[in-house]
Parts: sequence; C-alpha cells; structure tokens
Amino acid sequence: MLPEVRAMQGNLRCGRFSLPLDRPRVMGVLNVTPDSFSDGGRFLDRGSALEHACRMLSDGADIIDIGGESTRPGAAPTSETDELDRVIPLVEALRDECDARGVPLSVDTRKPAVMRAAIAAGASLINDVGALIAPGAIDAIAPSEVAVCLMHMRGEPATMQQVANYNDVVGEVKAFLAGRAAVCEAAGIARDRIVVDPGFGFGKTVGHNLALLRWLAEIVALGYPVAVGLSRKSTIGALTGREVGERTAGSIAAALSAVARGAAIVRVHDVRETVDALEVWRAVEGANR
Ligand code: HH2
Repeated sequence: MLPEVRAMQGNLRCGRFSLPLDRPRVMGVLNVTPDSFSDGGRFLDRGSALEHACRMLSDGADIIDIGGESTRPGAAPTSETDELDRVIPLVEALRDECDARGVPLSVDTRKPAVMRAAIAAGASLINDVGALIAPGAIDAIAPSEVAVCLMHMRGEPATMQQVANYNDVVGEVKAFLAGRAAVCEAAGIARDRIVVDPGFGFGKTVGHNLALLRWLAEIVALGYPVAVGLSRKSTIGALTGREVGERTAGSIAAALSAVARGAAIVRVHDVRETVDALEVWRAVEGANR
C-alpha cells in the first residue's frame, strides 16, 4: 500500500491519545494468564509482567495490549474477579510510563466490568475478541473516549474450532465487522474510535486464515483501521512445522503480508523483530527513483 494511501487512514482517537495511522503500528502482547498458548504463566508475576512491558516499550511498541483471559482454542473462561486482579494493577502501574512515551494502553477483555475498571484505571483502548457482544459492553465504552477493537470470532473459545464453517469466509467476516461497527456507531462510538480485526484463528481453519490474509484489502475497504493478530498462531505452526517459540520468522512474514494489504495495527509477541521488519518494509515502500 502506498504511503499516501496509508496517510488517508487518519488518526485513531483513543482516550487522551490520537494515534496517527500513517505507518503500521505495533501492538505488543502482554498476557497475564496461566494458560495463554504462547506465553501462558510467564508474566503472571507482576514484576516479570512489568519488566516485559518495559522491554516492549523500549523495543518500539506503539500500543501495549494487556490480557487477563486466554482465548486460545479450547480455553476455559476466567472469572471476573481473577481477570480484574490480573489486569487492573498492571494498567495502574504502567499508565505513567506509557503516558510519558505517548503509548496507549489497551486491555484485551470481553467483560463489561473489566472494561469499565480498565478505563477508570487509564486504559485508552479496549480490545474485545467478542466485538462488544456481551450485554452492557457497548454501554461500558460509548460514554468514554476510548477506542475499541472489534474482532470477529465464531462461537466461543472453548468450542470455536468445531464451528469453523463458512461459504465465503472473507465476505462473512466483512459483513459481521461492518454490522458490529454500525451498531457501535449508532450507540455513539464515533467512527474514528473504531478498529476492526478479522480474528485470525478464532473459529477458522488454516485455509480460512490464509484466505482472510490474502484478501485482507476487502476488510480494509470497510474504511476502519484494521488490526491483525497472527503472531505465533497455529496457522504459522502448520505452515512452517515450528513449535510456538520458533514462529517469529513466520509471524513476521504474515505481519508484512497484512500491512502490504493495508493493515494498520499488527498485534505481536516479538516486538523488536517486527519493528525492524516494518522499518525495512517502510523504507522500500517510501523509496523514490
Ligand atoms: N488474538 C488473541 C487474543 N486477542 N485480539 C485481537 N484484536 N486479535 C487477535 O488476533 C487476538 C486478540 C490470541 O492470542 P494470544 O493473546 O497470544 O493468546 P491467548 O488468547 O491464549 O492469551
């Protein structure tokens, strides 16, 4: 995608930040869960979570996304109390450092109570893999100034791979995201606060994920900034034959494929490597002759 076309994506309004989307942005993942598929248990201890967040900031993350519930295929739900206990103290602890660096904090949650507490604690973006479907979720966001990421998922994490059936995966995901964005706008969430995400791996086979990536420009054509999360996912494992800890190169190839088709935000575990890869990609895209 040409730099001048990307500049037309404007700014994402998220709380006290306005994030220019004239270049692809890197969202660093911080999972404070015992069971996340790639980093479960590693950052449950507050000290290691903060250390990892600071490392991602110095590695060039543009957004930090804190999650207190795993949504990997087959994951069991987390209680509201556990999620609040895991996430809110981290938002409070990271807020000043992130503010100083101009980096919005995102909270990855499906629960309205966690959304409200996260916003009160200083989060600027709510990343909801359930696209604000939970009763009360839209009401938790609408009166605030935060941005929201609406992701497509079919079914629930515990069972979603059993319902991975589509006639036209790209068209169906696009229609779902357009519908959810319209509902949010009608409820008072302005267009420049909305990000959409096709939800790679959420009720999708390898073939579905590849089709969504190849035709990502159709989702971009909706006119909302598009976020993608392919980092270390099982599709990368299926294509490369690599275990979770060895999927960085494959994940970067997927991230570059996505930004080349117009993705505005890439949600990744390997921030430094992705930032480097995007620097090279951007230099090529901006070259003159
Ligand atoms: N993927 C995961 C979690 N949240 N949010 C968005 N917007 N897009 C994604 O693709 C996405 C997401 C799953 O990855 P991860 O957080 O690493 O694992 P787990 O759910 O097991 O914690």
